[in-house]
Amino acid sequence: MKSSRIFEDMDLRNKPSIDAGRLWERHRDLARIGATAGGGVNRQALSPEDGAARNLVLRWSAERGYEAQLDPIGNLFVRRRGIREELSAVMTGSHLDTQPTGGNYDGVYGVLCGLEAMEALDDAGVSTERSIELVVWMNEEGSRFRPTTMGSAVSAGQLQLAEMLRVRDRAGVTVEKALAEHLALLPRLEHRALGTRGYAYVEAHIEQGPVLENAGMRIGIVEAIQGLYAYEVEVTGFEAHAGTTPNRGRRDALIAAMSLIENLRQLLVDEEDQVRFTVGRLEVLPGSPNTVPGKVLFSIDLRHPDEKRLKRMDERILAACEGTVEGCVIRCRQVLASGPVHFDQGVLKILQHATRSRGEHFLRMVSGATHDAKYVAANTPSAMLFIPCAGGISHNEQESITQADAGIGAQILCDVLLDLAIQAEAGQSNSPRSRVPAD
Ligand code: HGY
Ligand code: MN
Ligand code: MN
Repeated sequence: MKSSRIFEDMDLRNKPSIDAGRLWERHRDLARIGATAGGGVNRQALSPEDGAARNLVLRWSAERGYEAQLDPIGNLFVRRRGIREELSAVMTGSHLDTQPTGGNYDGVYGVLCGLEAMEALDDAGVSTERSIELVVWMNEEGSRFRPTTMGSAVSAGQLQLAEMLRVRDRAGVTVEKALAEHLALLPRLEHRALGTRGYAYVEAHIEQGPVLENAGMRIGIVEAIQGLYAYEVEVTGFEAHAGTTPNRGRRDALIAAMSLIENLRQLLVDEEDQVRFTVGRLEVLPGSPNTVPGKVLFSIDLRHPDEKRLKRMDERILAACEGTVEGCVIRCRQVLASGPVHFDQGVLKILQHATRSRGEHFLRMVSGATHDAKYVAANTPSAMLFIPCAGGISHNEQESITQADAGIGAQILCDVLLDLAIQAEAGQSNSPRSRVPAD
């Protein structure tokens, strides 16, 4: 193995190169697991498909001799050992679970870029002082089990393990039971305690919005993630016969829910079009055409970059979701209150330097989507890298990226992970630093 020290001032031509073809092929391999007729993928957290996707990544990792561990909430860690195991690891990662009609790149891209970067270092015969760890976070999407980014939030101590293990999917299966089933699908893995603290964390992801494409840019450097508050609302009316019950006597939970949602939409409307208010799930019970609905359950996903605004909107939502509407009783429960997060300046500078070194321009961005990096950032200096996706379309089977963009993003991630992993000063609490002067 070459000594990593010589890479400190390495000529670009001698830096390890990622294999864009291999990276692309692996996207195709993962796209087959849980493939939908519409060209996308449905890989719910802890489902058999999620297990199969993780097994494939584990197989590729084992072929390289990387070690794997699993923590109590099901986050998977794959480690490429460094020379000095006592130093904190440089981390990267993302997720393999998807939306029900998800695309082939959301999450997968970050996982495969991390693996590709580690393999590129192997291929170049490079050893690093620090270990590099790839994390496959559990239930990032939050579509089977609410809330989103569950695995990273539990790992960071911002959601409680015991409480999250009790969360049920719509079929009534708990996270705890699904995890036990998931474990049975995986090879035996070393146990890892909760709590992640690395030297740095860098996550690659597709943008999931149109900003980079519209600007004609290939790289976004993500400086912050907007805040996200999430709620479950329950509207309770009274089941009645659709043919015999006069309108005046009805307590129709769907009519009440519709009125409440429209009221919330009006309350949260903003001139700048920055508020993101979404009711993505609505369940009408008992769900029979000739029974007046007795219960409606719906979700609220509320996002904004400014925490004060979020708090004010939170008060409005809770006030509107109190008492009765159309004779029906409203109950609202907040399931997530996650403020905006700003990433680490040191890691951001390293990302900027690596991007420029590859001759690329970049946009500084605030992420509208949430990501596991948001929680990792609580204990580990973190930042993110975006590449464009066609038309900004995401959470959609049509999600699409180019092989060239995928490759340049992976190469920059590889350069950044190497830069971080050769930083080996004593005093591991030192922040990652850029060797280039500030802009
Ligand atoms: O909800 C989100 O922003 C993420 O895609 N889970
Ligand atoms: Mn994602
Ligand atoms: Mn997503």
